[in-house]
Amino acid sequence: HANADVETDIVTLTRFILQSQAAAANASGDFTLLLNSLQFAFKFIAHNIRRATLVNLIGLSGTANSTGDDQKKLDVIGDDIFINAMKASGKVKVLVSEEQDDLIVFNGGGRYAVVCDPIDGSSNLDAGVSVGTIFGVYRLLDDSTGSIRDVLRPGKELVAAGYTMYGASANLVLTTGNGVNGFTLDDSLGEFILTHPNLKLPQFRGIYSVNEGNTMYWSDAAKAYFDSVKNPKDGSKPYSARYIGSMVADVHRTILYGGIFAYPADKKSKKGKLRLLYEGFPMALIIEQAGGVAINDSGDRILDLVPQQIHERSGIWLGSEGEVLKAKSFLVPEK
Ligand code: AHM
Ligand code: MG
Repeated sequence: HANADVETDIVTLTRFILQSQAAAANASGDFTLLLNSLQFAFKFIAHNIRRATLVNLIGLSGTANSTGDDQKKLDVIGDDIFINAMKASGKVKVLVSEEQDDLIVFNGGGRYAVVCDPIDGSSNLDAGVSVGTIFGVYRLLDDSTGSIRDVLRPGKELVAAGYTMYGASANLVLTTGNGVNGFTLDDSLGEFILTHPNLKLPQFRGIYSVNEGNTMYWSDAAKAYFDSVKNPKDGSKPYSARYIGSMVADVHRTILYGGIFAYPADKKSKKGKLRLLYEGFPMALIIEQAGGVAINDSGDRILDLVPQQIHERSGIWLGSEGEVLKAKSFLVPEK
């Protein structure tokens, strides 16, 4: 039995989408094609991140490329790859990218608007720490021919959202509004394989994830909450601290292990640091779909917020339901 432990019936992302779309009423196949272009972008970005790390290392060793030729920054490469893939899909009319000041409206294009941060956490790249692509998908408004109105909408109107984390392997975590599924890129097959079906966060876990270097800027409520998890008064164990500084990696760990991740607004970053439209919304949708909670500093549900600008920022607290509700009891004791 040479093949005894070879799984011969694996579920690829394409198969998964085809099956779930076949089950959906009035599916035209456009979403399947859009997803196909998205997964191509993720593979292409993953490939370039791997390559860039190697090119960098070879450069550092002094044997090649030590002349200081300007390497195109990976941020820019990621952005170009993403824009080209979305344009070529023919299904995207409006695109918002963290790397572009204005939204892009494609000639032609289909009935979708895509919001994205092509390479989030890029300050971590040179240290080989995981970074990721975050994305969300809206269907255009019924009367729209593609405008900013298609994206200045509450996050709860997203029809799909996800991220791909470029780590030891590329991990795609996706929701189309019906739970959350995780896929791992098999490099030799070039396919994302369903490896984490129906992801659910634990309701409680003693892990907090925040840039504690900002403590002096925090509100008294934020200070009191984090103090309470480090110095519990009821005899329970203090929480563990885990902060990578790469949102995709911190959220990924939070989904798998539970706990709380926060980037509060503070006295220095008065509206917070993270972007609502293409960081907060997609992550909030995934977290909720996995059974967790995502709120801002006022205790409002992230997915109910309506951005006034495409690059708007928001404080964010997300993770296990029990942990986020505990933080909320400090942030807004009256709610
Ligand atoms: P970026 O979009 O410029 O990469 O910044 C976003 C990143 C997130 O991935 C991460 O959660 C956060 O910035 C970390 O910020 P800080 O270094 O202030 O802790
Ligand atoms: Mg970012």
